[in-house]
Amino acid sequence: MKQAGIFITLEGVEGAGKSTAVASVAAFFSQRGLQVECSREPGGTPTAETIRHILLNPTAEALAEPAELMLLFAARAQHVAHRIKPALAAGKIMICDRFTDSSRAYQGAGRGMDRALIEILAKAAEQGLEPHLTLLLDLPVAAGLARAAARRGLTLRDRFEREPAEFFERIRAEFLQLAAQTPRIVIINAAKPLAEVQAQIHAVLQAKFPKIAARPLGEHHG
Ligand code: T5A
Repeated sequence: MKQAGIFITLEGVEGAGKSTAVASVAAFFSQRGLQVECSREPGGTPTAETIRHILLNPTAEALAEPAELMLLFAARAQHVAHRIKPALAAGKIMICDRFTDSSRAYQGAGRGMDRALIEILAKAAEQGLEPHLTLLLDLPVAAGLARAAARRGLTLRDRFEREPAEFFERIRAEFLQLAAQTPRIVIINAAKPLAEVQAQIHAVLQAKFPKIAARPLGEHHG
């Protein structure tokens, strides 16, 4: 299937502000008349959302690490085939809260799982798809966890949020290392106030997509 659209992913530790940033990225494109679709992982299709529930549920049967890994990639395979690729083929801007870099960081560095196996599963699930741009929202782990806790309020921590701080330190370090090795990943300083984070994101989008940035605001091209 031809990819006419643009695929942008957001990554980072818990509470980095990815969901908030998805809205900023979406606004940049939709204000310039482009069709935008937003999604998240794990999830994004009915089957993938069912798998998400299994993955995040803290009270269900404990998940063996290989089961967690394969469920994540099963959800991703559904998401890529039934949502992301069709949206890109239709020329849309597809914005996704987390993608394969999360598996590299959480399962690879966090859980210490086999990196080669992760890349094999990634190849099978992605079917040649790669993000055009990944925004890595980076901030100290403690700050992210505090934001996530404040937003969560009295609701239960999910299965990942129950991990110790060291788990998230390994994940943050891996994300930064991936960014150093991968030109598509751009680091955003997510510890700054929201308006500053949004300005950083806008500047990256402007530099990466200058023709789109130059379009008049508010005009709709269909
Ligand atoms: N996972 C996922 C894996 O292990 N492997 C994988 O391959 C994949 C895809 C998903 C879990 O699954 C794991 C990782 C995750 O643990 P989730 O619920 O989607 O679970 O968890 P997160 O993606 O971490 O989502 P969060 O909602 O916790 O974090 P966000 O989206 O980064 O943060 P956001 O935008 O909700 O912001 C959190 C709070 O901070 C405020 C917001 O208003 C909000 O209240 N905020 C700011 N406050 C001050 N300054 C700023 N700059 C702020 N930006 C946002």
